Amino acid sequence: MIVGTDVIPSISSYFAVLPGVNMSKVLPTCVLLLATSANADLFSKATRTKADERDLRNSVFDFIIIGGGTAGCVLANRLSAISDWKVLLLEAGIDENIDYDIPGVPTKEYRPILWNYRSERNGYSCLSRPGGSCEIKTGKVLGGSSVTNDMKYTRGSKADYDGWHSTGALGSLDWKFDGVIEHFKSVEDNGDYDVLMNSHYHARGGEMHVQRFKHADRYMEIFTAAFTEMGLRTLDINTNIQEAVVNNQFAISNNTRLSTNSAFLKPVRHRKNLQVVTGAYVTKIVIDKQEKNVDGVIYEVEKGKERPAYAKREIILAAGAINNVRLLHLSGIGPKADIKKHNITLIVDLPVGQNYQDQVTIGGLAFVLNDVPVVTEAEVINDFKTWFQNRSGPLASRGIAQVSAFIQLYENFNAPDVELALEGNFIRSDKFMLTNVSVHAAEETNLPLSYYNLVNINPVLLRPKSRGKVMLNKRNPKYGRPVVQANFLKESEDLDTLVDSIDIALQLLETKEFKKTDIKFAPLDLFPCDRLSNRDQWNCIARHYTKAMSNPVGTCRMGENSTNSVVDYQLRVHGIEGLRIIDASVMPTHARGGIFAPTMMIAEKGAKMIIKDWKENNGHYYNRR
Ligand SMILES: Cc1cc2nc3c(=O)[nH]c(=O)nc-3n(C[C@H](O)[C@H](O)[C@H](O)COP(=O)(O)OP(=O)(O)OC[C@H]3O[C@@H](n4cnc5c(N)ncnc54)[C@H](O)[C@@H]3O)c2cc1C
Ligand SMILES: *[C@@H]1O[C@H](CO)[C@@H](O)[C@H](O)[C@H]1NC(C)=O
Ligand SMILES: *[C@@H]1O[C@H](CO)[C@@H](O)[C@H](O)[C@H]1NC(C)=O
Ligand SMILES: *[C@@H]1O[C@H](CO)[C@@H](O)[C@H](O)[C@H]1NC(C)=O
Ligand SMILES: *[C@@H]1O[C@H](CO)[C@@H](O)[C@H](O)[C@H]1NC(C)=O
Ligand SMILES: CC(=O)N[C@H]1CO[C@H](CO)[C@@H](O)[C@@H]1O
Repeated sequence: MIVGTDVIPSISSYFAVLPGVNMSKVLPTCVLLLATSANADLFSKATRTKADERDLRNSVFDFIIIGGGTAGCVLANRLSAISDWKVLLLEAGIDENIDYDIPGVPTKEYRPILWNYRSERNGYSCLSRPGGSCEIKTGKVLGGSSVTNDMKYTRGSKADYDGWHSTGALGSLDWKFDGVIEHFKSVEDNGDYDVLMNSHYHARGGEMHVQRFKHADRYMEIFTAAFTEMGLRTLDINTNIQEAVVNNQFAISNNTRLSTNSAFLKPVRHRKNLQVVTGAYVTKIVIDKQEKNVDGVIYEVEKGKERPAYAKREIILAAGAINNVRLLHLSGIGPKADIKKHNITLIVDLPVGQNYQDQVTIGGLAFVLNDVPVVTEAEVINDFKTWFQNRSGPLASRGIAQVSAFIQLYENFNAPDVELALEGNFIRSDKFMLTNVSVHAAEETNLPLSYYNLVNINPVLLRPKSRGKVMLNKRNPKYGRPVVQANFLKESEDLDTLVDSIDIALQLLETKEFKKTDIKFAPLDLFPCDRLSNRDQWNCIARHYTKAMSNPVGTCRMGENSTNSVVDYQLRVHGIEGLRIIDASVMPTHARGGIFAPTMMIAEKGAKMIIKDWKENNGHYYNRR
C-alpha cells in the first residue's frame, strides 16, 4: 500500500509485523512485594506483632527515593554506590522497554507510560485545544520523562544559573553557572570530538552518552543553511552562546535512546543494597508531627493496599514538578489554606505548588516540502528491520527535529528568548492539496519523525514570565489528576515574545536557500483566526493553538526561606528533618533550553551533597537515631 492514497497506518501497526515487539501490549513488570501487613496505622509501634517486626526489618532503608524518573535513577546509582547504605527506589510506572528506544519514533504519544494531565481551562490560552485546555505529558515509567522526552541535550544559559544566585544566601553561590559546569561534566560522555575539544564545558567518561545523529538528510541541510543565511552561526549551544542554529546532540548510545534508567540504573540494578520497586505509587510521606522529621513512606502496588517503608537517614522526593505537589500536600506540607481545604493535618506551611512554570509553544506555523517522494509501507517496515538488526537507517534519526535555532530577540539579556524547534510530519499529499489541513492534523504524528513532507516550526518560549499553581484534585485528592492552573500566556510579555519570534521564522521564506527549493508556507486551517491578518492573527493563533512543552519547574523552588521557597540551597525542605527534593521542581526558573540535562545536573549535585553530609559531616545536619 502506498502512503498517501487511502489510510495511513499508525506507527504501532508496524510493530505487529515485527517479531518480538508489540507496542500495544505493555505488560506490567513483575512487582517485588515487600512487607505484607496493611494495617490502618502502619507506623504505630503499639500495633506491631512479631510477624510485623520481621517484615519491618526488610522494609527499613537508609534512603528512600520516591520516583524513578530522570533525577531518581541518577540518585539511585550514586547513593547505592556506598555499599553500606541500603537504598529503596519506588517508581509508580512500569519498567522500560525496547519499544521506547527507537529514536525516530516519538514516545510522547504512548499514553500507558504518561501521566496524561491537563491544564485548567482559563479562557485566554489553549482555547482551540480539546476542552479549552492543554495536555501536559510527563513520563510514568522507570526513567520518567527521560523515556518520553525528545532526548535533546541542552543546558541553558549562564544567565539562568547566575540568576538562581541570591545575594542573601551563601549556599546559592554554588548554583552559579561556573559552579555547576563540573556537575554537568561528571555525568557526561560526549561522543562528538569537535564539541569535546572545548574541555572547559565538556567531558567523557560519565554515564550519559550524548552525540549528534550521524543520519542527516537534505532538508536538515537546507534549513540550517537558511538560518545561517539569516545570520545565525552553527555552534555548540551548551557553552556560553546566545544565538545559534544547532545540530543538536541527543541522549543516545548506538543510535538507541539512553534514558537515565538505561544509563544510570540498569548497570547497577544487581547491587545487593539497592531495591527497585516498579508499579509502586507512593501516597504519603509519614512525618512525626512533634519532631518534624520523616519516618518513612506509604506506597501501594495495588490500589488501596498500603505498604510501609522506613528511612533511617533521608527520604528524597523526585516525583517531578506536578506529582511532588500532590504527595507533599497529601502529607501535610503545603500552603495552609490548600491543606486545610482537604482536612489534612498541616505539618509545615510552605508554598508547595506555587510558582508553577512551563515552557510553552504554539501550533499553526508550518512549511510544506513539495518534492518529497512518497514513502511506501514496505520501505518503512524495512527501515524498522534495519534499526532492530543494525541500529542504523532513517529510524536512527529524528529527522528535521535534529535542527533548532536559538534566537535572542531583545538586547537586555545575554541569552536566547526563543528556540525555534523544528519537527517534521508526514501528511498525505493528496489530502493536503485538496482541502485545508487543521492545525491538529498538522501536529498529529502519522509516521516516524524520519519521514516528513511538512515542517512544523514550534517557537518555544524559553523563559516564561507567567506563573501558575498546582493543587490537589478536589474530589479525589489521592488518585485524581492534580489541578494544574498553568496560566499559559497570562503575562502579555509571553505572548509578545512568541509572536515576535514568528516574524523571524517567516524570514526563512525570503532566504535564497528556500527560494532555490520548493518549500512553501503551509496554508493550514487556522479557524477561528483565519479572518485576521498579521499580528492579530498570530496573537489569535497563539491563544487558540497553545501547546505545553511539558517541562514543568518551580513548584518546590529552592531559596532562602519558607516564605518564598520550599527547599534551601542544599535542597532540604524548610522546617523538616530528613526530607530533600531533588528534581526539576526545585529550579526557581527555567534554564533556556530543555531541562533534561539540568535535571541530571541537579541530581548529581544533590547526591554529592548527601554523601558529603553523611560521610564527611557525619550527618551533621541530621543527628537522627
Ligand atoms: C514530551 C516531552 C519532551 C521533552 N523533551 C525534552 C528534550 O528534548 N530535552 C530536554 O532537555 N528536556 C525535554 N523534556 C523535559 C525533561 O525531559 C523533563 O522535564 C525532565 O526529565 C524531568 O525530570 P524529573 O526527574 O523532574 O521528572 P520525571 O523524569 O518526570 O520523573 C518523575 C518520576 O516520578 C514518578 N512518580 C510520580 N509520582 C509518583 C508517586 N506518587 N510514587 C512513585 N513514583 C512517582 C513518575 O512516574 C516519574 O517516573 C521533555 C519533556 C517531555 C514531557
Ligand atoms: C472537612 O471536615 C468538615 C467537618 O468535619 C466537613 O464538613 C467537610 O466536608 C470536610 N471536607 C472534606 C473535603 O473532606
Ligand atoms: C544489517 O547489516 C548487515 C551487514 O551490513 C546487512 O547484511 C543486513 O542486510 C542489514 N540488515 C538490515 C535489515 O538492513
Ligand atoms: C549496536 O546495536 C547493534 C544491534 O543490537 C549491535 O549488533 C551492535 O553490536 C551494537 N554496537 C555497539 C557499538 O554496541
Ligand atoms: C525571605 O527571602 C527573601 C529573599 O529571597 C526576602 O526578601 C525576605 O525578606 C525573606 N523573608 C524572611 C522572613 O526572612
Ligand atoms: C477554504 C476552505 O476549504 N476552508 C475550510 C477549511 O476546513 C474547515 C473545516 O475544518 C471548513 O470550515 C472551511 O470552510
